[in-house]
Parts: sequence; structure tokens; C-alpha cells
Amino acid sequence: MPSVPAGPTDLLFSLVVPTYNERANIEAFLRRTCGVLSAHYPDKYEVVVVDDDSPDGTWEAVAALQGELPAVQLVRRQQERGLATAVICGWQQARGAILGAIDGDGQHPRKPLGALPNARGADLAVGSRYMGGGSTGDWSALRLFLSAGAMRLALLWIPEISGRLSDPMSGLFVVRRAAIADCPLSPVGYKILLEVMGRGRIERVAEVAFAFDRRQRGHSKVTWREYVAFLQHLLRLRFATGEGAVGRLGRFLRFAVVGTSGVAVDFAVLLLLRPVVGDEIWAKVGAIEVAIANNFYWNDRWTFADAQGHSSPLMRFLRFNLACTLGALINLTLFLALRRIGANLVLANLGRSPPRPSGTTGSTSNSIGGPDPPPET
Ligand SMILES: Nc1nc2c(ncn2[C@@H]2O[C@H](COP(=O)(O)OP(=O)(O)OP(=O)(O)O)[C@@H](O)[C@H]2O)c(=O)[nH]1
Ligand SMILES: [Mg+2]
Repeated sequence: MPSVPAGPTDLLFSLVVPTYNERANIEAFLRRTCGVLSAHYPDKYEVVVVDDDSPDGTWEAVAALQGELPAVQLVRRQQERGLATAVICGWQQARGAILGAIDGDGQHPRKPLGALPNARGADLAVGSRYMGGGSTGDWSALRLFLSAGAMRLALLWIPEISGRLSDPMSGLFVVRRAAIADCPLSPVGYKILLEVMGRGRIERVAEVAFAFDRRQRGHSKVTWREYVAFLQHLLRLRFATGEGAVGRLGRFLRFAVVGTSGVAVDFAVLLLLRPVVGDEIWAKVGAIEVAIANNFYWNDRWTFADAQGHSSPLMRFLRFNLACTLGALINLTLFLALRRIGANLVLANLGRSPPRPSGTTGSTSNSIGGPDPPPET
């Protein structure tokens, strides 16, 4: 597996720019980026463009600028393609003690490049679109939906990695070389930051808000393949890093305990509420909601305490409710249907139908599984 060497480090900062068919953007991008970096780190930085032999000749355009912008280095890969592996390839050639990544199409603002490498004491400093002051710009509803889905999936599969950042999918970040040196890195697709978080020795993280700009020229390289690669990357990280089999079993057991406690809470509230509200449907609705709240509290505090993400507890609770809606509706419908066909309260709440009458002699309607007696009037 490829890894980034510990040195040499005769520069402070190496910024790697993966490019594929960015000829229309690259000159303006490099001029602006070198301008910002020269102001902050004169003679102590380099910009390493890693181009995958772009058919539009991006690498030629970069080579033509090197005389004028001596801090620009060019790597032209002819055998390989992929954003994340291109970034690693650039870091392998880089000479900086701090390593960074940024898109070459101008959608990432250059201003945070002054602040990110200076985030004091942080092993990793990330530009975030999802913290206060950040934004995803003018993304379509579909792209927002896909991005939110990807975030949820990452939080579900690799909570201990993605739960540490508000924007774990960001392509704008810097990392201390020492925090990833000699760590085996094996990403697929776009999400190099997940790889760094998952496999690096990242203790302290910092975030800086930024607004994602609209692409001015050229075309997006994101296709359905990137979504497939993302799923593959999640699986790879899940099985290669983080909690081992013991940790996963522990989480599963905590989840099971919380689920069982929810069943008990549901029962208790149903029995308590029924005489108070006098209506069984509302008593059951109340019981379901209190059980959901119980499960949310304990899962949030205990089962997935390391994966709360950056949203507020209220938002997390609303999302949890949303995720439980279908199950809650099925639970309520089944309960009411079973009550209708004569199951007693306990059996109906357990989702069990009443036993068939034996048809022999006088078993009473109050036996286990029989219907409740009619309410006294
Ligand atoms: N070296 C290399 N760079 C790539 C590859 N795919 C994308 N890139 C570069 O990675 C950066 C991000 O790619 P984009 O296609 O802009 O992805 P995006 O910004 O998430 O998507 P848009 O908002 O639609 O532009 C750009 O600089 C691309 O040129 C690749 O296969 N190899
Ligand atoms: Mg882009």
C-alpha cells in the first residue's frame, strides 16, 4: 500500500492540486493560489499539480507557467487515474512539513489557505461547508440530497471517523506530515479526507468555515462511478480501521439493550396512559413516542456517543423520529388490528394474535391471549 515518507521537509507547506481536464481553469487558479501563498509563506511553499495526463493538455498549461511561477511543481501520471490517489502521489513527491489538498477548478476559496496551516496544535485542519459561516453554494436539490445521504452513510458505517468533523467529505484541508507519515493509505474515488482521518494518527482537528463556489469553466468529473467508489471506500475503511470485532460486538450489544429497554418503556407508558387519557389509540401513540425518545437518548449518549456529528441534539432527535416513522406506524397498525380481533392488551402490544378458542369447554375470555372484558359502564 502506498504511504507518504517522513521527509525530507525543507519547506513549510506543500499544497497538492489534483487535476483532470482543467485547462480552462488552471492558469487563473495557479496565479491566484501562488499570490495568496507567497503573501503568507514567502519561499516556504510549493504547489504540486498532479495531472492524470488530461486529454485537454492541462499538464502542458501547467508546464508553460512554471518559469513564471517557480513554486509550481508538476507530476504527470500516465498510468493511473483518480482524485484521492493523485493527492497521495503529490504528497509523496512533496517537501513540506504541512501537506494540503485543494481542487484545481477554483471552487475552493484560497483565503483559508492562510489560516489552515496555522491552526495551532492541530494535526488536521479542514475547510468546512457545513459549520456556521460555511455553505455549499448553489447546489441543486439533487446534489444536496446525495451529499446528505453520503454523510449519513458515512456516519452510520464509520462513525468514529466521520463523526469527528462537520464536513468529512471536504476536499480542502491540510495535515501535518508527521501525522500520516508511513501510514498505509489505500483510497478509492474522491474522499481522500476520510482516508487521512481513518488511517492517519490524527488526534487534534480544527475546522475553518468556507463557502463552496460555483464552477466557472470546464466540467465536473463526478459521475455515478464516484458514488460506487464511495461505497467501496466506506467498506474498505470499515474493515481495515477503527473498532475491531470486539468493538463492533459491544456496539451491537448496546444497541440491543437500548432496543429492549424501549419495549419495556412502551409497555409501561401504555399501561399508565390508558386510564389517564381514556383512549387506547392515543395511549399507544404516546407510548410509542416516549419509547422513541428513550431509545434516542440512550443510543445518542451511549451506543453511538462517538458519532453524534455536529448537529444539535434537537436536530438529531427529529432525524431519529423520522427514521422511526415507518416502524412506529406498523407498530400502531398491528396493535390496533390485533385489538380488533380480540387480542388482550399485552398480546396486542407484543404483536401476537389471540389463541384460537379450543372449542371444547368453557375457557374464559380472561385467560392469557383472550380478549379483555368489556369496559364497565
Ligand atoms: N488527478 C486527477 N484529478 C481529478 C480526477 N477527477 C477529478 N479530479 C480533480 O479533482 C478536483 C475536483 O473534481 P470535480 O470534478 O471538480 O469535483 P467536485 O468539485 O466535487 O464537483 P463539481 O462541483 O461538480 O465541480 C478538480 O480539480 C478535478 O480536476 C482524477 O481522476 N485525477
Ligand atoms: Mg469542482
